[in-house]
Amino acid sequence: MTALIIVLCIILITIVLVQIGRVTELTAQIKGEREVMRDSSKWNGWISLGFLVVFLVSVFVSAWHYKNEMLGYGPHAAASQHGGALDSMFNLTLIFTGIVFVLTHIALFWYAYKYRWRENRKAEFIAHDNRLEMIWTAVPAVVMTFLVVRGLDAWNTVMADVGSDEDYIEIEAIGQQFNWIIRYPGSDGKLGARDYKLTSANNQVGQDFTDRKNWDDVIVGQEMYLPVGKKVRVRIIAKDVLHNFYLPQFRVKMDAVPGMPTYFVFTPIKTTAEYRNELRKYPEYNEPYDKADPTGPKRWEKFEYELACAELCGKGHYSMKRILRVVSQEEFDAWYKNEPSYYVSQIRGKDDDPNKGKVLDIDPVEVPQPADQDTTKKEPTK
Ligand SMILES: [Cu+2]
Repeated sequence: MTALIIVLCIILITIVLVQIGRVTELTAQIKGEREVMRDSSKWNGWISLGFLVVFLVSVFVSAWHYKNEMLGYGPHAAASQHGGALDSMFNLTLIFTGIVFVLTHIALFWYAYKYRWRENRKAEFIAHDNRLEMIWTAVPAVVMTFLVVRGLDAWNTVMADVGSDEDYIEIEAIGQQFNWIIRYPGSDGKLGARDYKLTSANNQVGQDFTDRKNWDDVIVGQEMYLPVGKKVRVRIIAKDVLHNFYLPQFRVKMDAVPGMPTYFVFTPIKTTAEYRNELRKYPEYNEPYDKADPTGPKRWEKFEYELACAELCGKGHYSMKRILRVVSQEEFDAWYKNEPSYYVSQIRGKDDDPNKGKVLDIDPVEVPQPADQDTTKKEPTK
């Protein structure tokens, strides 16, 4: 239906334009070419000026109106240590390009008005102007150099890897169609070895279970947790096609490329609860979370940090969303302690276990029970 209306509109506009052309031709024949040219040139000049004003005002009004929603200001403050550096790069670029945008549009439409056709006016012929060329070469060169140098500096800071003596937690994000597999290193703090050839239905990550570093590794469910204030290094891997590890509130965004591991290091500085409290200040977050339930919780109360895939990776792309909770170190430890090791809970003793039949030091110690204390033969109590 919408398409039909659009097609009809286009046809109607074309007919109107053709008719206007005919009317102009007829009036030209009646009034004489020069008079018509003077009139239409005058009108075009004024229309250019009017368009300039309406256009610039709408650009500024809409930019201001949608600044939170579409430009990422207001409630979208960075929740990571490096986020501020990237945000200020965006702001600087927006300021410079904004100035150029406004100046070029004023020049474009103002000159269209100023140099409209007039009788007895001849165009000036300028073959060359050294001063003008110097200005329009030097000014963009200086601005570009400034932006590129600042950008490189920010890039080097943001992309710096962790030092060997630093305290950090390393996790692994493996993108596949269509979910993220998130692996934590367990109590030893080290992720176990992987080999893609070991990938199977029960071993989606291709963990090498002969490597004891894998024995305590945890594969987390829909919700992942991170402690606030602690550096996190994420190993980013793709199993099939390009994905992108994207944590918008943390300004973390890195491609997951098949066959080419990438990484991102960041430090969350605001817990989920703190971020919710900040959102509370904004009217758009004080609307009901569920529009059908106006008395229910507000949007800020239900806010969660989100891990998304930012590379269109197929028709299930949208379902790669995961929830990230940033909590205090104590809350994190309490959560982490209860997350079962994938090896122990899913693999140990089964056919896929390369250590089957061997006794490992992680196996539960069996305490022999004296015969008279054997509880298994007791009648169940009613
Ligand atoms: Cu994806």
